[in-house]
Amino acid sequence: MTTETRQEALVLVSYGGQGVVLLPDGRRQPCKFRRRVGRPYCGDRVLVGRADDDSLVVESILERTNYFVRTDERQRQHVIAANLDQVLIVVAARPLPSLDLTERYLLAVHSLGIEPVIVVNKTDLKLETITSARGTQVLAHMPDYENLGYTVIRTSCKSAPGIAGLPPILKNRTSIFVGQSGVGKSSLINCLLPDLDLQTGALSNATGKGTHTTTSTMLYQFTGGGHIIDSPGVWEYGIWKLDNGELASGYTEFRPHLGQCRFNDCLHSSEPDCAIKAAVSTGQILDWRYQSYLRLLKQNS
Ligand SMILES: Nc1nc2c(ncn2[C@@H]2O[C@H](COP(=O)(O)OP(=O)(O)OP(=O)(O)O)[C@@H](O)[C@H]2O)c(=O)[nH]1
Ligand SMILES: [Mg+2]
Ligand SMILES: [Zn+2]
Repeated sequence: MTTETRQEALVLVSYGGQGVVLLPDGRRQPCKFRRRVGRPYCGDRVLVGRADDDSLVVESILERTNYFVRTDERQRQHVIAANLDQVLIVVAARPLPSLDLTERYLLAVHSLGIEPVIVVNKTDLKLETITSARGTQVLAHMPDYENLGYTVIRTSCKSAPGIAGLPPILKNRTSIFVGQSGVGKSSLINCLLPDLDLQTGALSNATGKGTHTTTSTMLYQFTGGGHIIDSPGVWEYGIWKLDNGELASGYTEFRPHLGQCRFNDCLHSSEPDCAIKAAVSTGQILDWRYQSYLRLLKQNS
C-alpha cells in the first residue's frame, strides 16, 4: 500500500468490474471495482485508493441522491446513471417516435423527483417525409406538453436552430440524454462538447462518432460547468413497471384531482364517480393524455 490518501472521484463510465474515474486533479484514470463495495455507476461519487499493484480501486461509494433505472424485456433492472439533476428525453422525426415510450420516460423521471426536459432533435427533417400517423403524433403533442409545463427544446445537429437552446439548461447541472436509438443523443453531445475527442481519449470505448450506436453510459464534463451523460438508446418500450399510484401522480395534471374519486383505490378506468374521468369530460385533462394513462395502466397489469 502506498501512503497516498484516499481521494474522492467521479465515475465516468462503469463496465461492471472496472471503469474510468475523474480524479480531483482532472486526470481520467482506469479504476477497478471491488465486489464487496458494490458496483459503482456512471455519475457515482466514490472514494478511491491504491491497490498493492498501485492500480486505483474504489473503496466506497458515496450516498446517491438518485439513480435512473431501466428494466429490460426480462424485467431485470439496470441502473443507467446516478446523481442526476435532470433528464433530457430526446425525440426526433426519425426514427419513428413512440408516444408510450415518451410518456414512460416522463413518468420515470417524475418518480425520481427531478425535472424532465423534452428535446425535439432533427428539426431540419421535413415533416412531410414522415408517412406514419403514429410517428407524427408525439411531435404534434409538443404544444400540449409545453402547456402542461414541460420544457421543450428544439434542436438540429445539421442546420438552424442548431443546439443553442441546450447550453443554458445544462450549465452547472448533471444531465443525462435518453431516448430511442438513433434520435441523435451522441450527435447533440458531440456538438455541445468541442473537446469531446480529448475527453474520450482516456476511455476505452470511444463514443459520439455520429453513426455509431452507443454501448456504454458515459459522463462528460460540460465546458460551461456541469456534466453531460450519454446513454445507449432503447429499442424496447415495454419497460419500467411503476406502481399504479406512481403512474397516476406522474401525470402532473391529474394531481389536483387525485383523492377526490369515490373509491380511495380508484384506478380511474371503469370506476363510478371518478374525479379524473370527470376532469376529462370537462376538458381539464386532455383526452389523449388520459388514453395514454389507460394504456400504461393496462401494460402494468
Ligand atoms: N438530419 C439530422 N440527422 C441527425 C441529427 N442529429 C443526428 N442525426 C443523425 O442521426 C443518426 C443517429 O445519431 P446518433 O447521435 O448516433 O444517435 P443516438 O441517439 O446517439 O443513437 P444510439 O447511440 O444508438 O442511442 C446519425 O446518422 C446522425 O448523423 C439532426 O439534427 N438532423
Ligand atoms: Mg449514441
Ligand atoms: Zn378515479
